[in-house]
Amino acid sequence: MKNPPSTVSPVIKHARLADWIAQIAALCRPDSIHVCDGTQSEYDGLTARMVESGTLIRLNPQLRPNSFLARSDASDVARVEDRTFICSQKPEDAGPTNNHMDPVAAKEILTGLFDGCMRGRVMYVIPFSMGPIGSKISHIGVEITDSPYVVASMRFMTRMGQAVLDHLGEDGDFVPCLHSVGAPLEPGQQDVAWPCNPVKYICHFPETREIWSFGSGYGGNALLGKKCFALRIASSMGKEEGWLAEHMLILGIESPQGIKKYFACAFPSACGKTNLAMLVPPPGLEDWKITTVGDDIGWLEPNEHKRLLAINPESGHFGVAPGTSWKTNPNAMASLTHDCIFTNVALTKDGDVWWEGMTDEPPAELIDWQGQPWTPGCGRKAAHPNARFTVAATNCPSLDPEWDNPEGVPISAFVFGGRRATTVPVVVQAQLDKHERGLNWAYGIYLAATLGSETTAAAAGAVGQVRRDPFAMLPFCGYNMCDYFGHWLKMEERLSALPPIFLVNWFRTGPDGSFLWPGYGEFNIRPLIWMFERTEGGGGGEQTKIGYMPRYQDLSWAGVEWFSEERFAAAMAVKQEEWQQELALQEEFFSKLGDRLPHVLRVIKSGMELEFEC
Ligand code: TSX
Ligand code: MN
Repeated sequence: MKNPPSTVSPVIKHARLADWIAQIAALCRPDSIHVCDGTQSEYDGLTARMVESGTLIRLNPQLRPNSFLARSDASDVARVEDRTFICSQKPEDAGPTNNHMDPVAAKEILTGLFDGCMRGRVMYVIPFSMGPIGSKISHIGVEITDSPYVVASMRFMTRMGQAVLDHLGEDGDFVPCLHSVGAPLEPGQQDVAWPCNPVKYICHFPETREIWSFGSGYGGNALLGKKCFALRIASSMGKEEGWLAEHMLILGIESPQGIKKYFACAFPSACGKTNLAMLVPPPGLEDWKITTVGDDIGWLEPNEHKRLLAINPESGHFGVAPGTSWKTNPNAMASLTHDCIFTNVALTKDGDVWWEGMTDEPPAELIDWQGQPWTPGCGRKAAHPNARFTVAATNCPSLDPEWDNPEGVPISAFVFGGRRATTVPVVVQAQLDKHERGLNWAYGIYLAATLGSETTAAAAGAVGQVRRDPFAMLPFCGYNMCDYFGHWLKMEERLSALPPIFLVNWFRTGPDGSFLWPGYGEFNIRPLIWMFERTEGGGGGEQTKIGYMPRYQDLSWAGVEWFSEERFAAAMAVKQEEWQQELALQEEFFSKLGDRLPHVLRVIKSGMELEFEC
């Protein structure tokens, strides 16, 4: 094995890290190595070089200061779930919901692919912290990548650079995260704007806590701190160590009396998580305040007093642009006014960005996400439906003052939600009157475990089919889903007070297919306020077969008095036939999960079947 190039040795005082860098350099054979310090000048240099090479387009500095547009290869626009693998020794430990590969076999394939894969490129070493540097809840990773786009993005999404190396010291723990776009350059070969490889592997080794990602430069495939580390590897770490890594936004909610609480909320994709995290209270309720701790991932850990504290391991937002507007999410729009990287959105004539849903009327002409001329009638989308913004959390006006607190914030409630046209009411608390503490916790876990979302035109599969997405973690759990439910059940012993669990659904439709619940900030604040009151022992309501639900008079209708009791009743209805069908669908899902499913979830389901006379 070759010695590490001399540029590395003065910077890296950590022997294991220096060894790993040398080993990867010997395998991937880059032209040079750059250890990232995380400074603004480093970022400015990288982005300037990417503008020269055509990877980035600088946007009009008058309209979008310090902002860029990247256009990906048309084949590299989203996470690749069918190329994502959990490489545990035993297939059962990856479980029935993950793709499994034998770790030795995976390493053999990957070593072949990585052999010489960085020729003609710079190998970047990115030391990063998920969570505030030095927090007891945080963990450190080091990503090696040959993509400068990944380096620039990681600077927004994680705490990155010299401060992390300093904290690592000479023998601190880190998760090695190896990434390549898989496109070596022969001497003299002209690079393309978005190098990638048709062969893709996103491999996780939970037992040795490593990530190897090959072939894609996009988002969750390439920014390895996010889904790969902060969800898949971290969920497995949390199982071993007694904490939780969850696909949850964290929001602060402060009452007019100045009482502040934090909710952790899990939703599958296409449910508007970022919109909820940045909710603006409407006229009539502007004395309530909503603040943003995070919009995608939460790490939650009981402290020495058995209180559940949470951090957002990320430091930026990597959000879906289409549908984001000054109406649907003014805080996101304000975040995007400067220092932002856009990927696969459309470019306007004056050097600004546009995407579907940004304005009521599209501009008369655009350059689409693939660089082609676009006009409103042309029949194509101007932005890719999965087009993204990457921006620092600190750009967001609703940023919570405690977002960076290394202690974390105390969690007072869990909220789970899916996209359901029928069956699931706007809001229900997982509380059954015949149950006591432990059983209500288990019932909440049952509701989260059976969480489902109906497929929309944007997603794969037949429209209107319920896709089960337990805890919104289906693509992100790094181990057996049944053991994951078991881990959640066991959290009961580790907590003095159990946060109440709520199920919500913003997407119930009427007989004509129109939305019964108008949703967004103007309406969703009302169940949030009710949940806040429930955490204080207040909040009126009634017991139903599926839990405790507010009646019309238990929610505030300030500013929307036109919203009728009849329409509310329709959005809240718990219908016998619908739940009978629901329980039959849940049975299909449970049988796919197999016999590691915790017994109590089956017992709860049997109880539901009795209630609904199945
Ligand atoms: O983000 C959404 N939220 C959460 C907001 C805090 N969306 C967008 C989902 C796709 C990402 C929603 N869409 C929500 C919602 O609560 N609700 C709906 C459904 C809906 C769409 C349009 C209307 C109403 C509801 N329009 C009118 O009523 C005029
Ligand atoms: Mn997500």
